[in-house]
Amino acid sequence: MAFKNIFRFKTLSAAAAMLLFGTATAMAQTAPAAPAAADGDSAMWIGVGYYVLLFVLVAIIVGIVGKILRVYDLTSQIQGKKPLNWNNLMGFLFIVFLVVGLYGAYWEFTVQGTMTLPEAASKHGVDIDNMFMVTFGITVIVFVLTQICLFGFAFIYRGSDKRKAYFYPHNNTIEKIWTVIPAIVLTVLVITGFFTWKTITNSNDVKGDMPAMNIDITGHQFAWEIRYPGKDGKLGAKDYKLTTATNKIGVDFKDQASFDDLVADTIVLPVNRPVRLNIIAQDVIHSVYMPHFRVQINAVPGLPTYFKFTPTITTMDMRSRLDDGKFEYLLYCNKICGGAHYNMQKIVRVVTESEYEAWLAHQKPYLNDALKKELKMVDANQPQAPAQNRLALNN
Ligand SMILES: [Cu+2]
Repeated sequence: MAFKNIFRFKTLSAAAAMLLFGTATAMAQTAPAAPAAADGDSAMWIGVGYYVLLFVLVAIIVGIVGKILRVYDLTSQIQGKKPLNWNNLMGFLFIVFLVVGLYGAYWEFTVQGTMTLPEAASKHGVDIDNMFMVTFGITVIVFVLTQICLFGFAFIYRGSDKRKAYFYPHNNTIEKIWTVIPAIVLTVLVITGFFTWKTITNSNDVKGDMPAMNIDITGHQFAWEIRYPGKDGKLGAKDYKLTTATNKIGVDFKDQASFDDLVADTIVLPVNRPVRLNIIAQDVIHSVYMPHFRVQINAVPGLPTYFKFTPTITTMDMRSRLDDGKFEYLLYCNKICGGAHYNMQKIVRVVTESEYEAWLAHQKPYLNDALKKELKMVDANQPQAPAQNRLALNN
């Protein structure tokens, strides 16, 4: 029976270790090609296998040191010397673990912490960052205090012949304190989060603010199609059934507002003006992700979504703040949506109002010649007057 148990335990642990190792190796990022090695980046990408082996090596060394201490202890006892005080050793190791662990956490904050995003470039982004920092501050304080208590108590109350353990099974006051305080803190955090999210997802235009400008974003494997409203400021209706190779997003030209709509390759936004992105997907679920603006929302086939936000820092401004002349805001797809998912990236440029107007004036109409031809909106006699022929459009 005992043998059976040992066998089961060893097999299970071996299986767990192999699973962990296998997953870690499979999920690991592959090393970039040679050029990156030159600037020292390659060190970052050492395989997970290396770290697993390092861990196994450290575990073996600890095991060997333990055995040596045990042998030392036994020989001291045979020679009639004072035996090793294992309780003191364990207590000391707890303190070492505490110091090393807390230093590790500090190292994570200072080294990995510098890799976080630059300051939020949108109005609501500042609120999200504040909320994040408050939550982070509270959890860090709790983390440090509980770790000090955990390992400190293990050290202070380590086993000793000089004292007897005090039996202390229950204390209602302590129970109340550590139930009520976290409950209050969590309630405040959740409610603040709820109200912040409510203001972010509020689709109504805020009184006193400029009305939001609308931009259409359609995701498909593997690109984003961008549509801007024309002079009327209105985006024309869409109907997915009208989608063709030329009418890529199925704009409905029975709607007059569609006629002056524009297509764009880059998303250009005027600074300090609210913008509402109207989002949809044509095939699988994609996701509109603009980390610098703290914007993310899924693009779902058949279910229009939107995100309203106000960019507050122009691209040029951010370049000088980051001292990076090549900086660009980006829109990424944030759902692994297929083989060329990585391709779903667009540059987002935040500019001044006048730069925006100048850029918009150069954008091409969605209703291009090929589409006019397809929709039979042009005939030889009346190249300028498509309106009369539009009845033939959707047959
Ligand atoms: Cu995608």
